[in-house]
Amino acid sequence: MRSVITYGTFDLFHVGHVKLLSRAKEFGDKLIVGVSSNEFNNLKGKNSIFPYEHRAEIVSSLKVVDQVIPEHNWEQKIDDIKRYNVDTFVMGHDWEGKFDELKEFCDVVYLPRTNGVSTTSLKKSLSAWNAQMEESLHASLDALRLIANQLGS
Ligand code: C2G
Repeated sequence: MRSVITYGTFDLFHVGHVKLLSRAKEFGDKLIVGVSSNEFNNLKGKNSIFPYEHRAEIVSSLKVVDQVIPEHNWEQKIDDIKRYNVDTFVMGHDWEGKFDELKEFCDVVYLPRTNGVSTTSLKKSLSAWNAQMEESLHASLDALRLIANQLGS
């Protein structure tokens, strides 16, 4: 039984997350996923849309995921690797080289990210969409006021 571990925020879950977790599972029989707590996200300067409970439930609902644990800090990885007898640690290549110190305890693999999708870009599209909606709402309200004034005069 080979165990694999990976970590992430997994906010606004998307196909990039799905592919990363599916590929991570190919390195073993059991996939453990550390999902960042809300407090740890703040520490990482990330403000997730979905709270930890939702993100953890979404990740644990995937058939490739065998166990979800909370990620509270940067330092817990070595303890997790020992506690869960991890053989392979996997991350997307945006973290390339950042966790090489873990090579002392297990295999460390950085996988190519999925291009064209990210939580950050999703958030940007949503706020642009929101701004557009607000703009057209104001335009409609102005038009209605004009009509009301003309009817009133
Ligand atoms: N990912 C990917 N392709 C994308 C987006 C993300 O392969 N288009 C991968 C990332 O490389 C990462 C995982 O999906 O391995 C989760 O990404 P995030 O939720 O952005 O995780 P992050 O906030 O970077 O947290 O201790 C490590 C941190 O918890 C990592």
